[in-house]
Amino acid sequence: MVSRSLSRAARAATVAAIVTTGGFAANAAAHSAPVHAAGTVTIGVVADLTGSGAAYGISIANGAKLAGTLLGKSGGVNGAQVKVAVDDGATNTSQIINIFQQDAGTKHVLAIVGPTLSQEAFQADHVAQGLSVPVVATSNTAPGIPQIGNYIFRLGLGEAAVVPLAMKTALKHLHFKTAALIYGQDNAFTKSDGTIFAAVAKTLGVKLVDTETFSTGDKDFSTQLTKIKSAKPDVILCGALQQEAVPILVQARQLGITARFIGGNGFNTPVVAQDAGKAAEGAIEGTAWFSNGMSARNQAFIKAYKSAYGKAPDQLAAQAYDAINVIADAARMAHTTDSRSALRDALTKLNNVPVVTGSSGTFHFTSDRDAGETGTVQIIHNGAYEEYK
Ligand code: 1QQ
Repeated sequence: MVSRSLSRAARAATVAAIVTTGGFAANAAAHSAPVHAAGTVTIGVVADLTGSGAAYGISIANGAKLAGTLLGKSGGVNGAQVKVAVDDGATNTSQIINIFQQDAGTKHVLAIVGPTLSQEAFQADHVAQGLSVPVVATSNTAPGIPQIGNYIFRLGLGEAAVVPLAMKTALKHLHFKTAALIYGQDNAFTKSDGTIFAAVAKTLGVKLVDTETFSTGDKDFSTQLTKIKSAKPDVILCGALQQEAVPILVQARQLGITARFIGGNGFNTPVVAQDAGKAAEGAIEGTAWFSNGMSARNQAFIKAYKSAYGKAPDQLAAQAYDAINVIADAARMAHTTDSRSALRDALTKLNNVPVVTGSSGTFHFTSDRDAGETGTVQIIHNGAYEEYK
């Protein structure tokens, strides 16, 4: 089974990490050692700036860097400077594991934000857990991420939260009775979408008339889409990252399929609408962050992001922005710039942290270190996301 071989690989990586970092922070004695240069809180950000994850990772890096810059301008954390150290995970799990090891060792980070994909996190987070480095995941939305260990937290809303939300809202509007499901069978995130979409359809009394799978990197979906077309579903449930979601949408419309698409977090990059054009119109997805959320904090974030990068932020940027601020708040609460265990404990106790994601405007982690917030449903209309209530 894939999960067994993954955990074996992760265990091996953990051992390698402890060896290559000289056991840094990997045992109780190491916890008392300083983990950064005095006066600086260093937060490692491991994001896919290249490779197929870059559609998500570049936004993550931008959101995190902006939060670091603004924290610097507002006095840092307990008088200490905040350094956001971004590295390119390159959509390559071995590279990500290497960076996690460096972050834990020579880079002396207090915490890590990342990696970009659940597929990567299921291995890399075991390394962080083994080295007792807190991780705040923002975009690893498959079930089971915080359960990797007590140093692993998730700020983003998982598929188990956004998929039922999107499907219930879509059902209210579209009154569909049947659905076809298409999902990637070799990626932790898309596979989890497959399972969750099927379970939610069952709960809602929606009949699955066809289920199709694909693999990462596939470009031609005509076989699967032809079968879906002949099954005549009312809607199509799609567990895909943008790299495959775009050709699926485009080829479905080319085949004359008019059924609405409902996606997971993979649809929450504007790249989907940009690259699929008209074929993405009407696609529905649940999200942890809605661009038109009117809180003053959100509006200030959007303005600052636009002025820094010349374009609007997206959900991935918003979550990474929040993650840096949440870690800074925990460091403030723990009165630490150098204790990873104190930071971890503070993360579990945070309450009412002002954020830009979620509907309430404030954040806490649940008792199982997952995102304690609710999401919004959005629909792609005229190439942009609109709220779908
Ligand atoms: C995951 C995801 C993707 C959509 C990354 C942004 O949620 O891999 O878990």
